[in-house]
Amino acid sequence: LGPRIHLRPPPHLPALPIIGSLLSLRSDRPPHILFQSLQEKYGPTYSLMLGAQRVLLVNHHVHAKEVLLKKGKLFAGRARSVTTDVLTRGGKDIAFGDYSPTWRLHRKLVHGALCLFGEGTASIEKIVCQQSQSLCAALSEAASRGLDLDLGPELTRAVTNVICALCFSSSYRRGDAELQSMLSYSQGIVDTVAKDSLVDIFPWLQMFPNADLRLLKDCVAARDRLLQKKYEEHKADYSDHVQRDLLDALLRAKRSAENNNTAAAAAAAGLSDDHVLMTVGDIFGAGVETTATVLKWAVTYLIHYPQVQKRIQEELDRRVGLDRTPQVSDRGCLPYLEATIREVLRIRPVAPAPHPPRPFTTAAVLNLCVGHFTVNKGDRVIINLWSLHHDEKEWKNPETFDPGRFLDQDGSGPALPSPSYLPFGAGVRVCLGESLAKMELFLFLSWTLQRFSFSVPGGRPLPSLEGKFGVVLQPPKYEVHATPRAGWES
Ligand code: HEM
Ligand code: PLO
Repeated sequence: LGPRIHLRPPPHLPALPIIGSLLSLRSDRPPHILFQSLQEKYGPTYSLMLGAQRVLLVNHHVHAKEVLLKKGKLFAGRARSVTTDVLTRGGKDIAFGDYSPTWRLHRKLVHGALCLFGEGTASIEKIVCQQSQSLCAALSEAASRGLDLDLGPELTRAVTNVICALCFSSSYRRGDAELQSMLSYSQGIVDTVAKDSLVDIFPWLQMFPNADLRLLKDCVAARDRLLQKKYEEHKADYSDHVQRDLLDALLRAKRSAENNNTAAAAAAAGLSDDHVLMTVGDIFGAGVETTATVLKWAVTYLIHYPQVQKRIQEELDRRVGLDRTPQVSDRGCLPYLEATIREVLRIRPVAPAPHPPRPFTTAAVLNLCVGHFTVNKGDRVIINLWSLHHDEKEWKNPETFDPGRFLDQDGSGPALPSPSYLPFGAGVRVCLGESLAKMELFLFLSWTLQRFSFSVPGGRPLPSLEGKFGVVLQPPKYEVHATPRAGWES
């Protein structure tokens, strides 16, 4: 027998009936930073009450891995909330859908379609390179006209087109009206969904007029119209013999379930029209907002740290040169760029405290534990990735942007200096797009930095590094001056 462990409830914030710990959570600081600072008083794992709901906050990597990996299946569920139900028709998607056979089927279908499309192989690479080319052309044009540019819409168009090619075999030109509407509804969704707004804590508040919920519903309606249109187009020219994209793969699974059974049986197996649409909506949303956000953070940090930008460019000049464009097979010989990408994902995790929390689901009568703290059935867990990535015991000066920490001792290869690092989560719910995202980050950054140097236009202040909290942590909007590098002046 091992040493006897005394299980006990975790330290907890004061709580009142109905409002729970809300009074202790009043703060100007965004939730991930507030949750991090509460560790000083309560230790790295503590609980609080959001309304009547008990929530366990995990701020240390050992407990995070116990939840995500060791006890992954017990914490694989998702709590429903008012806003995510609006977005996903009651959890009929992957990211906000509960742990169930339907969730597993859709994860598998998406994974299969991404592999078939050539994740990591030539064809996705070709699509990303085409978009990198188009991004560089837009930057060149602005530079030749002496214009400064908000890179946000350009980067978003590039990643949107990659996902559009994967999901719908289509793409958008600059200024396309459908693309513009997509950018604006998606912003509305990012601003209002799944961020522990009051209406998610106290669902009865939805009875009262609520501007955020109205905006979310309008934006979701606009997204649904667009998804429905793509769905009808695909159904109209669907063929069992060719699989053009992800939507075809989902349609094929649906048809084959219907042929073997009835439409009702297919729907019961999790292949209703709603499920298919919500899965595509998820991949679209997750594929665009996350990657575009990291690219924007990367440019923002490169502007703050020109010496890092210069070192990446020197590495590119040495290893790729001027005669050709970068390709995926260069990844291994550009360790400093790779380290920079890792550092951006550390210092500004896309989802600092992924939402909604994971409910602890088990049929067991006995209470289980995280570390030696008890958790009860129905408790929810939030893994605060921000705390993991800014833990001073693991990362020296965590707010300093230093890609060097991700290089091995002689600087010739990438390294993982601490286990307190989970930008894509871990375990059964790990990000489905991790390798696609890494490929995009590498290609978009290597292509643009080979040709341009980024800075703020003369006399303007540096952009803020604070970030706006939402379902993703958003960088500020600002204009960039892109200077063509020697040899790339058009
Ligand atoms: C989930 C990060 C790009 C699809 C997640 C999670 C994180 C994450 C932290 C939550 C894991 C959890 O709940 O524990 C990122 C980052 C990205 C990125 C940092 C870019 C750099 C993508 C892309 C796709 C994607 C390109 C599309 C193919 C998903 C999906 C889920 C997910 C579908 C939900 C998985 C599930 O709940 O089973 N991602 N992601 N992500 N991501 Fe990503
Ligand atoms: C982004 C806005 C889109 O319009 C809808 C959407 C769908 C999936 C969400 C994504 C949004 C935000 C980032 C999420 C993703 C699923 C997984 C990913 C939450 C809301 C992460 C980082 O967990």
